[in-house]
Amino acid sequence: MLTPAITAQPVLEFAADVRDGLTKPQKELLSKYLYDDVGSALFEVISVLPEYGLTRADERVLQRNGYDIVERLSLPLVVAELGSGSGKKTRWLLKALARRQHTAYCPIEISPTALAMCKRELGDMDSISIVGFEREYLDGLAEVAARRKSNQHLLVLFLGSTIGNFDRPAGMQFLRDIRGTLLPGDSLLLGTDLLKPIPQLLEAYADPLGVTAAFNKNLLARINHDLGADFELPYFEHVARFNNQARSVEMHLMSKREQTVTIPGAGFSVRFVEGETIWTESSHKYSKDEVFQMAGDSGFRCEAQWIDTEWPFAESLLVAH
Ligand code: AVJ
Repeated sequence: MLTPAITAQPVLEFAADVRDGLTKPQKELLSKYLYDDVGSALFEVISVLPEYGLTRADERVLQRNGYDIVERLSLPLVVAELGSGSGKKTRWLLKALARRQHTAYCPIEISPTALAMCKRELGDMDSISIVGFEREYLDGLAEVAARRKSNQHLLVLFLGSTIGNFDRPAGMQFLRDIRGTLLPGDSLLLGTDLLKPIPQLLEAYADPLGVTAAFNKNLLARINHDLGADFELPYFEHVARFNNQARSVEMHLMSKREQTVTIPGAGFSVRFVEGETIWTESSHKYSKDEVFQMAGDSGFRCEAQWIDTEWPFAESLLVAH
């Protein structure tokens, strides 16, 4: 059963965020806005590109180690997933869990389309009941935590290196916030993409087919569509850069010339000089030891870690203490 829709992204909030972001000295747009229906579909394509190994690595680790992961959990438990995506890789974990117990699986998503997709993907599984929450991550998690029975543990899934979209301090705060909704003995399975050679990372975020470029530029198309703006997409270029200090891959949209864009729905115009960029996303990359450190600093203990060697990516099991 889906909980009644809480108006997910009111257009006024989008307008305010666009205005705030585009009036900063380094113009920026929040990466969560990349995922409208078109953006989510484009990300599904990105995840099968040969240059972008992240999603396949994430799924491979879960497929190969699902039973081993489930072995380490205290049962009975309820599963909450932050950002269900398509639900495809979660199947491997749920499959392993279903052999041990009937499982309530609670995907938490702000996108109703993604929730529907996930229910369609996983709805056929025996011994799994799906209860979707159309909420922001922490609100949804608090609700799942409040509803569990007193004998049930909670397993939170935060896969796909979504944590990488936060900068390091914000990522740490997010882990502490998750920990704050949990009880000792609950756990968090955290997916993190690991550092790898820079050329490989840049190819993954600037693929030769141009799918990632389309994914990035779609944010401008969305502003045109939702806020009546007049961004001319051909005058912007997709750029991926490695930020050495932050250890992140950044996506930007670079203005190819001097231009002014009007955004009526947000009540302002914005000028670009040639070569100026809008920063749209950062994907932070980690070392495997760093994840142990992050766990320790946020009230967890990293109990085990599984790593894909083909595309270095870690799945870490963090237990709340
Ligand atoms: C879905 C957030 C993990 O940061 O790698 C893919 C999004 N951006 N290509 C990532 C993304 C550009 C992706 N995450």
